[in-house]
Amino acid sequence: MSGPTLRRVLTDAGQPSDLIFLLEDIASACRAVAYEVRNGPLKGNLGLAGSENVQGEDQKPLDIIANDIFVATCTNSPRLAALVSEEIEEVVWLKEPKEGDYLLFFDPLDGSSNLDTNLSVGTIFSIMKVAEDGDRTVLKPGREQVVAGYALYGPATMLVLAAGQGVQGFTLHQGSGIFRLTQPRMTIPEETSEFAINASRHRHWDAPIKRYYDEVTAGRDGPRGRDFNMRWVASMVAEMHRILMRGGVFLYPLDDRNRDKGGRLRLLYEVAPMAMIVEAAGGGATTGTERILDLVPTEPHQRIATVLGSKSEVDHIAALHR
Ligand code: AFP
Repeated sequence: MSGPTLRRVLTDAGQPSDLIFLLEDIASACRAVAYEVRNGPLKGNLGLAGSENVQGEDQKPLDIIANDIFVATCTNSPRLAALVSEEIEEVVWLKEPKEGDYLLFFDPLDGSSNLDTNLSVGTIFSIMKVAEDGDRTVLKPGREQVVAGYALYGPATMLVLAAGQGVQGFTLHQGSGIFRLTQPRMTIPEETSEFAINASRHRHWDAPIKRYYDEVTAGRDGPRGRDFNMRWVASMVAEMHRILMRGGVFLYPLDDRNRDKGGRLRLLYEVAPMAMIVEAAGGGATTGTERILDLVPTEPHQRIATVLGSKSEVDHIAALHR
């Protein structure tokens, strides 16, 4: 077995014990979700649950199971004041908020439409702090995040954290159930020739995104002077992990079908945590016109246009919007 444990790394970084407790609870929840995902087919947990979530989307049994695991595992964390989950409409207050308490925002199972086809899915989470006693504000800009992270349930179960020490990757040792450090400092290459977008929505995009897509698909004969590659897993955590490991740019822009909802991806518990991780790894994170981490959410489930990844490519896409 390699690398120091999650607890050792957090302790050596001088993280406060209450935050270590919460992060270990989150790691335990991810370990339990990984188990349920691996055994889903054996427990009849594929297909649809027959219910809808607050977004009006069909829930999968594992969406509900993952959410229940997170609520049950994290609720008793000593300084956790509130939960905001993709699967729960209202903010769940666990105690009277005190200054320095934590707020946990999470998408318990992202990419769950890939479960039946046994593709990688993940959990995305974000931790912020209560500003002062009695303050029930959860609509905070992403730059106020204390920790952002995700779990990736792939061939390996990984936990990736941005907690003030750059971006660190941990891998779950299946036998012992311990997360061990395997990527001490993840950084995103400044340049890339790989983009990720659901190209079937091309006709619904705004002009700057259409122009970007036309440039990169024109390849070496076009304005970029080089060929590009495309990937689309339809599982944001898997896309973002690939981008952290080898560079790339991920786009989920506004289009004619999602415009009235504000976009596809949710700001507080999907895009803002990924934006913190990407910026901590040296990448860029924008809506196309605004820095993601500066946005003040208008409601807990607000959606947002999203461009994340290699800094120079993200800057280029932002320039096309000006
Ligand atoms: P699901 O959780 O409903 O599978 O959605 C996954 C997701 O939010 C994100 O993880 C993907 O990048 C994106 O949606 C895929 O969207 P398309 O299905 O439109 O490609």
